[in-house]
Amino acid sequence: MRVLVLGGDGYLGWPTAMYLSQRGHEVAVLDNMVRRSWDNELGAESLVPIASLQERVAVWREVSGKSVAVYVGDLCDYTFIEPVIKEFAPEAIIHYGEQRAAPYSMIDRRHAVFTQVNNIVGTLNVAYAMADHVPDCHMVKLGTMGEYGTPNIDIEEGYITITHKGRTDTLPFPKQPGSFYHLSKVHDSHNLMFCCRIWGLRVTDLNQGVVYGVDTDEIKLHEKLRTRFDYDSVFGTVLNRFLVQAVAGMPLTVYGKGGQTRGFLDIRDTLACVELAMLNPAEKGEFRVFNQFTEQFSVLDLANAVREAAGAHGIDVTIDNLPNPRVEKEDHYYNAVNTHLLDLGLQPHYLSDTLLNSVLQLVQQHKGRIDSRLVLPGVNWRETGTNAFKVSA
Ligand code: NAD
Ligand code: USQ
Repeated sequence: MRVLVLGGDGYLGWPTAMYLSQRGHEVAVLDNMVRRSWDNELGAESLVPIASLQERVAVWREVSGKSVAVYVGDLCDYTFIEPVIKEFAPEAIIHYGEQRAAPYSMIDRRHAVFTQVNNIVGTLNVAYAMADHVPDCHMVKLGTMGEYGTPNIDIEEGYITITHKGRTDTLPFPKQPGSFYHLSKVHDSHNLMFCCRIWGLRVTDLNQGVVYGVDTDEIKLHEKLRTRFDYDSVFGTVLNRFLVQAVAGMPLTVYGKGGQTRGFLDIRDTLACVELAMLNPAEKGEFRVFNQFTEQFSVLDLANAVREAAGAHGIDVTIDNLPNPRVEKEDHYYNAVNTHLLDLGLQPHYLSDTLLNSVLQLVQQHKGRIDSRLVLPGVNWRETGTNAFKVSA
């Protein structure tokens, strides 16, 4: 298929582009490199050095013999995105191109507004360009499990059938997101559902859990093909952070009680899920939702798993229960359904000692690049405009 990967320079976008290219699809990537500028803003950097997008594409051509086209520009600029969609005429669009960090969206008013404008306007622009130029194209949109929050009932895949005062309907599952970032995904979902209804677009919303892992078959072909690995308190996700803290000899930063439970998946499963969705497209006019995760863990489960894995490397790890900088339930029911992707044939890679060991080894290899000032949380959900981001000293 002809596939356009939006956000193709990012943690997931770049490995997806290589994976689909390797499997014979004609791939183009689009990105405005803004993720790299947020690193500059925060004084942070991927732990693993990453090549420029142009260099990645050149090395990929050398090692695989396959070309990937590159479009550099902003999804929020319609004068840029419209001609790209017209020229490349994708059959599928994989949409990763958003600001994805909850803490970044909670820094202050400016960052909240930026996140929502960037994500919602960018996505609306893509929907308009699809409707005008490639109405049969299928958008595979990355959403988040965090759209649902942590309700005290099972989380269904996008919709729930409700009987109310004797009448029954199937309605969007209630959303209780936990940050302005997660809210931007909810707004995207509503907009896209509406576009499917009025214009007959096809969209699959992949409500994805937290992704971990650094290696895919394609990344392993060359050091210059590596994807980013974030561990700072704004962009680093919890497992990455714990692994880096372990290697740095710092206590693991469990926020609050650590009973917060989320869905997780291996990066290799993200790529497989995206391809499964792409090869089995939504119907015309259908807004389809898949919950994309393979296992559920609490934050404390992960801290204990990292403590054990690090122990096997002779590293003694302590766990620190920090006051929670976020507003979230720390002790709650969590049971989400995730059968749609399994029914399509997903074969999950579960979190294992082998995986933790291989990431620990990679972190140890780059230990000298760890900046311990980036580890402690500096963004507090309870504060509003005055909490300009402070790097903890
Ligand atoms: P990332 O920040 O590494 O990559 C996103 C890419 O999109 C970046 O390269 C950035 O430069 C680009 N981008 C952002 N705004 C853009 C714009 N306006 N125009 C053009 N390019 C733009 O993020 P990621 O971890 O690869 O996540 C990709 C997607 O998957 C995001 O939408 C995220 O919300 C979703 N997701 C990620 C995770 C995870 O654990 N990483 C989990 C669930 C969902
Ligand atoms: N947490 C800690 N200590 C830390 C970091 C995080 O206890 O040092 C806790 C958080 O409070 C939260 C949980 O770990 O309860 C997960 O936090 P996270 O930063 O790993 O993930 P989150 O903010 O939810 O965001 C990430 C991605 C986002 C994606 C989301 C999927 O950055 O793009 O949408 O995971 S989900 O969690 O399903 O919403």
